Amino acid sequence: MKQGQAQVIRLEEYQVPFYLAESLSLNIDLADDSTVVTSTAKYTRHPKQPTATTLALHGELQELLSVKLDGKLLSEGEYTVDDEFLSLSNLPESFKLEVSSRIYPEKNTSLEGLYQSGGKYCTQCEAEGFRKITYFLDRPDVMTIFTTRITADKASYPVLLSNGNCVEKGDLENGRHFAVWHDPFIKPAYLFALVAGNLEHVSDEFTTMSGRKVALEIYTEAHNIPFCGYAMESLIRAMKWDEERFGLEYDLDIYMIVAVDDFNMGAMENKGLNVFNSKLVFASPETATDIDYINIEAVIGHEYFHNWTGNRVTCRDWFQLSLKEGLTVFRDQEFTADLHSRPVKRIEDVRMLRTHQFAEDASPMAHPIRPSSFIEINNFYTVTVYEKGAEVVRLYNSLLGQDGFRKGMDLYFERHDGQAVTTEDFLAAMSDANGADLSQMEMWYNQAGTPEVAVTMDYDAANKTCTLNFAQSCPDTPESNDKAPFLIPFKLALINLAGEEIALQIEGETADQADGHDTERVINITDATQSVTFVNVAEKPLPSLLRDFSAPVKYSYDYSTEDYIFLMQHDSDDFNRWEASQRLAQQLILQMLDERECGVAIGVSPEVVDAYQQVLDNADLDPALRAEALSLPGESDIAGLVAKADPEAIHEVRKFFMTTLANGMRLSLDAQYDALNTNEDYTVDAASIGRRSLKNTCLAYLSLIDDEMIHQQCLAQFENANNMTDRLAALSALADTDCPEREQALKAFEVQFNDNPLVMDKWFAIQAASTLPGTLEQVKALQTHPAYDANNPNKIRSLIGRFAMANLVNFHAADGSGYEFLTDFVIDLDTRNPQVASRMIRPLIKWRQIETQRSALMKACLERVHKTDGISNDVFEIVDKGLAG
Ligand code: B3K
Ligand code: ZN
Repeated sequence: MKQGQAQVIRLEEYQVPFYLAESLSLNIDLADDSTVVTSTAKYTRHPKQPTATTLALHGELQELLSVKLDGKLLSEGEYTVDDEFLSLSNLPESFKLEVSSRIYPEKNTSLEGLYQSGGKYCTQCEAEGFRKITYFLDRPDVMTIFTTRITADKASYPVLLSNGNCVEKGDLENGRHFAVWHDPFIKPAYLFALVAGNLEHVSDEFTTMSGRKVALEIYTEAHNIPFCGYAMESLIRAMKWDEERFGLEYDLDIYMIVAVDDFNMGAMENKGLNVFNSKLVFASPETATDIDYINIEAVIGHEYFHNWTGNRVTCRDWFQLSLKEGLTVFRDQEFTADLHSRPVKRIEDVRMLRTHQFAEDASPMAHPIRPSSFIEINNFYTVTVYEKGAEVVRLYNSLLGQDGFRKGMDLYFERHDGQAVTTEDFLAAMSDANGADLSQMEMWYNQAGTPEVAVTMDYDAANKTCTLNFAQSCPDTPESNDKAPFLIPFKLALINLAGEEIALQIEGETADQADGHDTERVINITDATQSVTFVNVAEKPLPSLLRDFSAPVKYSYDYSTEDYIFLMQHDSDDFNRWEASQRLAQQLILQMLDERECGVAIGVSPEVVDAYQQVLDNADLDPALRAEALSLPGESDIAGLVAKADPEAIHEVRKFFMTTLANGMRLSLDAQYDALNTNEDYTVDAASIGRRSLKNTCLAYLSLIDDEMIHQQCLAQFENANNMTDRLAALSALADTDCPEREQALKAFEVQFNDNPLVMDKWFAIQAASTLPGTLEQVKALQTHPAYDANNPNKIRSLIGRFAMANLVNFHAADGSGYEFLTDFVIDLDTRNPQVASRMIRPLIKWRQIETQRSALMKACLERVHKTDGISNDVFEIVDKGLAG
């Protein structure tokens, strides 16, 4: 775009539309070099806009062919059309409008609107892609009944799908055919979908709790049909879970999923016709890892759950995105937790939030879960809106309990089914259903930044009281330098010297009142500073704080190394035992970074090695949790904790720490590895996933030891694995080791999986993440590999994204070569796919957090992008924010 043209959209400027659409009938005539779309809508003036007589329909990248108002063809002077709108004036209270235009899906590389992927047509309309298909009110508060007629060549596109139920189909002249789909539920345009192609499908059936039968179909090309079984099972589990946990039943007679290879994100919840990135559908033990299996189930669940939280009740405007996304992520997190291991799921979600969302909150892109302005809404499908949004929904669940939360959900649907609403409506339903004053929850919606809670403890031995003092604050973020206190439910326990939890009685409470609260309590922090005093505390305890990560905040407490070691062994809360292992590593790595900078020799004490070894050897602890405890904070997590981070120093120190642990724990690592390396049959259940996870964590540690025997051990696992999880874990260990086995394994993998694009994504990703020198050259070379595709988002994310986002040491090469490479890449990609380009540029906006020399090089790259002619709104917004302030 030309600079200065980007238009800022603001929440405070929201206005109800002038007209509403009662129905929309689409006629989409697909042809390889010109697709013609005719849409006929009945518009009626919005009751809140009684004087309106004008209508501006959204529309982009279309060749307008004709406009008919109540059957009369309009001449060019009777409407205006520009790059964004078709505008009409002097309109009556209600009228019928027929608009016809031509579009070119085969040339659409943005993967938004109607486009082709692998020879089939598909759509992506959220957030504002429908306007690339036809002229309409492309905004979520305009909900209507869609009827869609698709016409196409029958031999090339035998399957024609859209939302709702197929009500008619038949053959036409010239080898063409048609299908008509009718969706009986009103929906906004962003939930529209169309798919046409030569597809096969797997089918199943689900009987809902009220006894209705629903046909389930997953579509893909014939050769991928054998990989769809797990996705189908996942869908059935999701449908059942939503009935049991939330009383929510599916509403149409058919639910379809289509897998496509070229997709900008994970999946899309179009009504009755989900479109999925094929990586979140296809699975077999030989081609998918445990993480893939868990993700497939979670995303199938997520899109299914949107049918109520998103589709039946949708967003009034795009500022409300977290209303559907935060809530639906919370629902999918609970789905996974109920089906697998709850503590493991919680740990993984928190890890992800801290690594990515806390980093976003500390960057120039920091925004509240309900942003107040944007240039390009696609830029706000973020970890903040999604994952922090889910944490905020989880707060209601903690404050009101699971039953209270359910009452709130029931009221939300009772009030708002079929409506487009706001986060305030959600808050009101939660509070009204429970008679609770939740007004302070509002701060979570309109303030960005990660709140920080400083905790101190005063123990009074004479009076046997223990007081915890909390002081909350929140760093400045672009939207505000003056934050009001948040409502922070802070779950805690006190642990005595014997490692037991102490009964918690708050001063002033009777023993009876305290009884019900047992040894773990939630203190609702509402003020900037606040204290709570517990009585009858016989000895000075050690606090176990923010259990289960009860709020999305950071906290500080003056724990010593010994305290952490004690908590690693004695905290009865699975989550906080893991937390102690992470905080200990973090504290020691930060200390060593300081020591290194002062030229002091660094080292790790035997007590620390022993603490991790005890976790490793603890047979009473779930192997999955042992693996989590041994998976230490990553380099970018550490970088987020220091001012002016030096990526090279962080890489060295963290590696030193882990290598010291590996050498110190070697006997146990070997013993655990051997005990777990049984080549058991592959199954996807929490217990076997946990065993593989611990085994592969052991292998990852062992591979840090420079020993030819271990290279051979990795190669043996690589060659003998009966599943992708083990094979990839071995390959990943080798990819970071300079040894002949590395090349041997990479080559063998390439030969074996060359014809499987999803597996080749893993091969690209592993090489892009290698911390060995020369990785940038390798990434450049891989861009010419026959399996690489410069237009496929999965390939881009695997190769370029992984290099820029998960390879701190190589991306941040001191000469700036990583930055220059990414900059060139993004400028080029932006001409074809702005949405993905604007994701790829984000590592550079963290320039202020990096040491001075590199920081200047990063900033110069951002300036180069900023100056580039014709850069998209998407990239412009990120770069502009990245440079501002
Ligand atoms: N709602 C979609 C995301 C759409 C992204 C548009 N840029 C998938 C999901 O969250 O379920
Ligand atoms: Zn979603």
